Amino acid sequence: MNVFCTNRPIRAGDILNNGKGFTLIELAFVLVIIGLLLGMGAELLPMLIKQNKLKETRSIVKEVKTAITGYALATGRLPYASNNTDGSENSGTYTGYLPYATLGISGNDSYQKTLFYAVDPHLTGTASTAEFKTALSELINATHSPSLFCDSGNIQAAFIVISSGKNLRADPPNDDNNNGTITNADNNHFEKPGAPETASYDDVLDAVSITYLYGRLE
Ligand SMILES: [Ca+2]
Ligand SMILES: [Ca+2]
Ligand SMILES: [Ca+2]
Repeated sequence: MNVFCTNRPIRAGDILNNGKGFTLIELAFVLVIIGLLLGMGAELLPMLIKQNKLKETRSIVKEVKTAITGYALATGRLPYASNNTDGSENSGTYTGYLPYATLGISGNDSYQKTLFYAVDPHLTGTASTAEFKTALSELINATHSPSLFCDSGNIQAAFIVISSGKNLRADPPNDDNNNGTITNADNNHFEKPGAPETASYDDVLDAVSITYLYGRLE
């Protein structure tokens, strides 16, 4: 019987019976494809969320860097670091948590961890823009030894901002004593800004060099 010559409406069964619809093998094939697509989506989504968080943290670190530069230009000094997560600077602390309350900004990365901060001690004790500029020039012409470095000593930094990144721990060479945080107990050498993520390093670091900051005061 040719189903297309009858007056009644065509039913799914007619097509299946006629061998023109989906066979079980075709259906199984379609289901496998759908399964693969769902699987890809399940893998893709966490990857996109991860990339988005990293992007957000990079921009937070950059904004914080700009805020600290603004603070220095306005007050003629850089803040001390904070020795805990309350965000208030602690006199004499040069490596520690970001003094976000002193700066009047928020201090968390997109993983909800407080950012870290390190500053060259010579730039924390000045009281005016003129004094600050003199202190910067002393570091540049080495009348006073610089004591904050990035990128294996290639960058003489005025200050550094660090997020501990996705693994929620500061990684070497930012953390030297493997306690996952950055304090005065760690040394004054840090990773290169924008260093790529590796199996053992996922920190997000940005820095302002003494020459750049001096240039901003010209
Ligand atoms: Ca990390
Ligand atoms: Ca440490
Ligand atoms: Ca270090």
